[in-house]
Amino acid sequence: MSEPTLGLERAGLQDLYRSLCLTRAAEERLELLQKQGHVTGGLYRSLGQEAGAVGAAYALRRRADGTGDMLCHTIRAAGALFLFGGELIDYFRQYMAKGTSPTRGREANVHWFDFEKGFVGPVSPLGTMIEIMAGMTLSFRVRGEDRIGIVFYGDGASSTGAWHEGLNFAAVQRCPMILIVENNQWAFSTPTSKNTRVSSFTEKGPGYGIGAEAVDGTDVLAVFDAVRRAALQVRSGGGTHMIELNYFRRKGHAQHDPQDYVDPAVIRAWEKKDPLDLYRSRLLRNEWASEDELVAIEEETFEECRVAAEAAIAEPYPEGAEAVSGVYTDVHTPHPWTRSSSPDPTLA
Ligand SMILES: Cc1ncc(C[n+]2csc(CCOP(=O)(O)OP(=O)(O)O)c2C)c(N)n1
Ligand SMILES: [Mg+2]
Repeated sequence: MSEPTLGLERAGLQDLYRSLCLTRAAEERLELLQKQGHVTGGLYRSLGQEAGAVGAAYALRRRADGTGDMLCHTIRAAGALFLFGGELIDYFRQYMAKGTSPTRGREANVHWFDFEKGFVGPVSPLGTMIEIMAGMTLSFRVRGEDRIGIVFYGDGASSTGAWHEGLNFAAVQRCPMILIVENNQWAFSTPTSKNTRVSSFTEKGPGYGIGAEAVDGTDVLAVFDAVRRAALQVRSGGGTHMIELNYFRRKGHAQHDPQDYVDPAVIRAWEKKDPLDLYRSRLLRNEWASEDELVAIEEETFEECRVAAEAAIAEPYPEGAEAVSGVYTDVHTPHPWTRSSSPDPTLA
């Protein structure tokens, strides 16, 4: 007998697989580009975590006209970014710091936003996006807009002051916000056990007076189900909610980190819980997709990434003369009282 499909049709079930494949293919393409010298800055993989970002984003209202739900992703939630309408080519342009990228080469990787599509890119100081998302979702509540926000953060980010302050504020204000804790068991080279005394982040929920649920982050349908239920609750005035995704960071923090502080046997064990492999066999077992359909999805997503990356490679870098415009305060802005003269943007 077939497993429950959570109300998803065959097309939806296959859509999830497409998103998983797209995320992995995009990151694998990036690795190639990096070896060829095209990538500017670090390269961060979400290997083993793809189902968390995809399952969660798929459960939200994604629109392109500024009336949908709002996402704040992390570097390891590219799958959510794509589902919210982030274009593949822009993803590659960003990683290559092209002048044609959404930030015109000013910022790297997933640090870009599109308010119409509903995503606001992460800022680097960990924890602070909770404060920002709390503010945005508070405005939804105050204006009576039928929208919610989702903010991703790793386990390590939970040790920052901003995380606590932002979450407390959101809880008190009953902000329509879902906090996703990407518990991949490492924050750079620090294990989660050195970040927190609790064994699950859900134990923190009651301390803020909010609901919290832990879910297997390698199971795309389980994540979809948990976030869909949370979204229903949050949307109907239930206040802020936390969902912890449990999985493992199977690569180093970034490509420059050989991850030699992790026991290789543990990494090998997690390879058996690969979210794409698991979902693929489930699709076949339940006859939600045929082998041919799955191969077609795999080939199409591989090709989409190849084409988008090739196109981005051919595009120009920012012109040197204007490369720092819009980065620093320009000369028309009254200079702060601490400065005795206007800053020269070309000297920074
Ligand atoms: C406030 C702050 N401290 C330190 C850093 C540097 N930093 C960037 S990512 C990172 C590790 C984050 O770990 P985690 O939140 O678990 O996310 P993961 O990388 O595992 O996805 C650190 C320490 C930062 N960006 N901001
Ligand atoms: Mg982590």
